[in-house]
Amino acid sequence: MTKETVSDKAKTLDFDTFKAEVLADYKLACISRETSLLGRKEVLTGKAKFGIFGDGKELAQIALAKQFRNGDFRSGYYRDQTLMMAIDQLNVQQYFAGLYAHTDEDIEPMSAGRQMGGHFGTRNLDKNGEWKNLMEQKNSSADISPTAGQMPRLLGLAQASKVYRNHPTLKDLEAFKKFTNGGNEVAFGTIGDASTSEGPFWETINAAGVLQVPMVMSVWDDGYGISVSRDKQTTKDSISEALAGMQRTTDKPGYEIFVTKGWDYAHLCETYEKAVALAREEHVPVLVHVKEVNQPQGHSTSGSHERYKSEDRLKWESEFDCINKFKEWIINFNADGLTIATEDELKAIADEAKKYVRDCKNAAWSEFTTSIKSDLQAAIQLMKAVAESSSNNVFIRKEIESLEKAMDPIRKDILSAAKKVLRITRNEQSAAKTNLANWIKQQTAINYNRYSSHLYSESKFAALNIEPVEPTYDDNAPMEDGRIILRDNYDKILETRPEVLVFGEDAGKIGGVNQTLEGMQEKYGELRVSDTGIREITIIGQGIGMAMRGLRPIAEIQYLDYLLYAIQVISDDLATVQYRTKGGQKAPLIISTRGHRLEGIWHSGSPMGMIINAARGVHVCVPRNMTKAAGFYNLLLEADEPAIVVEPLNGYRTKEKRPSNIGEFKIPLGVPEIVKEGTDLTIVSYGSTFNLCEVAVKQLAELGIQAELIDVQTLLPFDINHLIAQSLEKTNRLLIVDEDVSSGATGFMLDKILVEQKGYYHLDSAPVTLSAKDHRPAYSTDGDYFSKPSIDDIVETAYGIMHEADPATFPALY
Ligand SMILES: Cc1ncc(C[n+]2csc(CCOP(=O)(O)OP(=O)(O)O)c2C)c(N)n1
Ligand SMILES: [Mg+2]
Repeated sequence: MTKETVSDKAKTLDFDTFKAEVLADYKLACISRETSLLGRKEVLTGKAKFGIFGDGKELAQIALAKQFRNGDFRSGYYRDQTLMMAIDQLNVQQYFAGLYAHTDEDIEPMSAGRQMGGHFGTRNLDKNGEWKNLMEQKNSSADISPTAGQMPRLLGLAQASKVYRNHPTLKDLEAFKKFTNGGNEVAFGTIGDASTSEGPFWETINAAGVLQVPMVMSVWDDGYGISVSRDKQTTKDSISEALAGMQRTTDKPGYEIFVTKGWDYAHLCETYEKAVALAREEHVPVLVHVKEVNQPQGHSTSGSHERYKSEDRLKWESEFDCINKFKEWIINFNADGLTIATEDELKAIADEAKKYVRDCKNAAWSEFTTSIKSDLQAAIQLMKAVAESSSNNVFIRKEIESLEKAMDPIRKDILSAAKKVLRITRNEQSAAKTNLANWIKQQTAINYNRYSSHLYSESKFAALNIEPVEPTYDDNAPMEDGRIILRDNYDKILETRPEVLVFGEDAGKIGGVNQTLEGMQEKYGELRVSDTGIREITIIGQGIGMAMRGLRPIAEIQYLDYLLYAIQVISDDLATVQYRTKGGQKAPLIISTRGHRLEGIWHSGSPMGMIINAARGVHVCVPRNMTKAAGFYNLLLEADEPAIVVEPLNGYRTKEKRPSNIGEFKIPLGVPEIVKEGTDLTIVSYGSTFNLCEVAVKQLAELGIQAELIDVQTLLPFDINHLIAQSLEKTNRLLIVDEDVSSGATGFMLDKILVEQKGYYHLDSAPVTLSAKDHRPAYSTDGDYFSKPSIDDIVETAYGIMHEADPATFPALY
């Protein structure tokens, strides 16, 4: 809106409506600013732990929000409180509830107190973990703290609109109307100027330009990333100049790039109106570079900006404060005698905003402290009762007194005091003490829900709730290459589930480097089976975003070794979606990859320990053949959780018996398979080394050793029924084999079996782990033989265990 268009609008529409809208915007800007000012005080006085606020960035967000419609999605960062308020997905009381870490999701819907203040998100699932109608609300994917971490998923949120618009059947299916209206939804990204230095930003920007998706990317450019100025971050000191080559032309698609200023209300409104219409209607990605934004309170509550901003800069920041500028604009507005407000009227609005925010803050604090007070009173009563009959009365009284005197005690203080009383009275028995102990146990369960629930899905679609289905075989079932079984399984999946999309490097035209998707693109089209650029981070991001909008993506990472590029987005984003929202969001993405064993340093890696430790919250399946892999895909597609399936890279040309129920059999997670029974020792393995163990076990039999061979099948979850400990009860000896580094996934399995399953209890021999060498695997067959566990290694290690136990029967080999 230039002044002219504003006055045109004022004349042709209803000036009073226009005026009311401007004043509502002014009021919201004041409310958001007051929230920032008061929020900082709450942290500095110790009522909240950390604060990072959206002051200085209010106006641009208000302009953006005018274009945000139901069904649209945001993927942004910690400065966006005004945007969240403007799209009606956050109120001031909720903001403060978040700052105090209120653990009730009805009161703090963003993360139920799990994320630090300023990490936004909407509740997109109902209490049962099922999708709400996302077309009836404005949506925000849940923020994460790593700078530019919001970018990869933004790509998928935007790509989902493109899929919905161009898919032959989905948009007409009733079940998908809660996610789309013809693919007209826009994905809004926000990022700070400095965070554009990060790799995921560039990867996402490039991919969105290639894919031509409806993404509106706003850069809030305040010139700094904490203390480091923009000239040290960005080529040409300007993100729009640096990205100028992305600008679309008449003959080449690309980006539309807009530049505006964070204090210029009219120009901001006009810019977003154009930018969003373009993205929505034509599916063109748009960059809005919002320059001249500022940050009046500095970066966060961790320090003050006077340390790194010059006096001139500080002076400019206060002159060009967007609310001051907005105020000037309103006061000076005059369209043929029509005016909006006087300075006094604006002051009244600002005063009212101040009072409103204070009231909301007080209400949030009172709600927060009340939720703890009942626990405090209960604990004190119980401790007093213990004191009455205790010979340690004096010491207990001291604990009670310090709790009573504490200013706003938190749960930690209360439980800590109660536990101390239990320790003080460890030699006493009384009904009161039993009551206290029971209360502590009860609180532990309640706090588990507050602080530790939803690492995995808790809905009826959790992977562990899905009924498995055995593969069935005809009498004359043919033997086929493993890759054919996978391919035919994909065919069934794609035929029966229109919401499934498979994409990755070489996944489309040639059907995957191992031909597991052979012919699938031809049959199901480029939208559903597609090639992507070489960009592992955004392949995963694309999957996360699409999964958040009701699609069922299967993201292909060509080799397990290259999953490392994406481990950050898997660990920080995918693995935490359910946890960080306390069940408010989900992203049931399936990652398909292959590895363990091929050739050379970067095609033979098996860093399973790293993956399972980085990705708690994601299931990790390690099938030993392609029938098992297919069974995992089939089960996971019924479930609502993310998972990684690592196909054994050297198994595509190995013959497997063809099941007659391809596309239907489902392999359960967390259930190992005893593939061969034995009595002398238990050998536990998975993936490619499992297949070596199978050969080794035959050779051991020739040496008079009957090994029980167990395939764990999934590392996360791990043997939920403790089948391995039961095996140890029989064999009393344990050998764990894999091809990760030492103490990697073998260390994990050892801990699970010996500690969690109490397997140590059944052992007569020292447990042994056999893994690869700690260096990367050397090239060629000899390189493999001397780097990874071989059949000889497995046989000799197992034999060594038996030799130690019975040297007469099993004499030393060397
Ligand atoms: C990967 C990562 N590195 C470092 C940080 C610490 N950090 C938090 S915010 C920030 C600066 C971001 O600046 P900018 O993107 O310009 O956003 P602004 O805060 O200025 O709005 C840094 C370095 C982080 N959160 N994540
Ligand atoms: Mg910045």
